[in-house]
Amino acid sequence: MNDREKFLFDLNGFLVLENVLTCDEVTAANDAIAHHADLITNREPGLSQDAEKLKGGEGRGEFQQNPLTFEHPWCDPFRRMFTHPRVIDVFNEVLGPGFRLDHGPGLIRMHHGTEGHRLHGGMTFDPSQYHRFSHGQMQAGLCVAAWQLTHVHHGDGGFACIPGSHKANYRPAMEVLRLEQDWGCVHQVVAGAGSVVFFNEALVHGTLPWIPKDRERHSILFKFSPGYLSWGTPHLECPIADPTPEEEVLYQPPRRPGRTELQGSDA
Ligand SMILES: O=C(O)CCC(=O)C(=O)O
Repeated sequence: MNDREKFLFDLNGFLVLENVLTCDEVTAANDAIAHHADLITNREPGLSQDAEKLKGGEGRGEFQQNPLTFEHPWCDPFRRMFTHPRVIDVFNEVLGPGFRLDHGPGLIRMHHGTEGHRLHGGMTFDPSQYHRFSHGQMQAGLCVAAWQLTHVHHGDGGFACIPGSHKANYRPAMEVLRLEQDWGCVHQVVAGAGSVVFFNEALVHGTLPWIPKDRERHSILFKFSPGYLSWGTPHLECPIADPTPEEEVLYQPPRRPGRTELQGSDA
């Protein structure tokens, strides 16, 4: 992580790294999603909590199987994302060496008219998702690497947040979280296909309804915790049939880190 990336992640609670995947890698991932369309189920609508500006005709689509366990070659694009040097680099800095996959990867598929997700996160101290700065170092709980497989332009919808809210001291009104009042602080994040949006779950964030009619939103979310912490139910074992040593390290249950860590990269 360079100085600019550290500054922006600490300041805003999220960071967009563009062009991490090549066009071919984006195409391969979208092809793998299309090939497994039968494994995608729409959630029951409800994440919008009936907020007028977030409501939609259907719930978002999600994979019913972990894409890391697809047969080759369909798992390959997701396994490349899982242990990508940029992800390892960012989370070695933000979560510390020994960080682990907490849950995911999950797909968010949205069509025109898919409902949004009311803004959530932050606002009270939650020991599993937090941000602090101590000893010259950012420290965080649950954080996300959200791979963008579709271009997201200004006005398209999708991921939105209140920048800096991971360290805010006051709660925004519920009307702000439901987009019923505009306090000028909610920001829709623009990101190209092939980019990664890193964010801290302590950030106030959510999803705006997807507007484009010409393309589906595809985002793959991996959620990581510091090595000593679990937000979800810890994994008992790595579900990948032929895991690499790096994948096995990321699938370790919570423990005091120190012995099995992944090296970062300057990529
Ligand atoms: O990417 C999005 O639409 C938001 C996802 C989200 O709210 C979450 O993962 O907690």
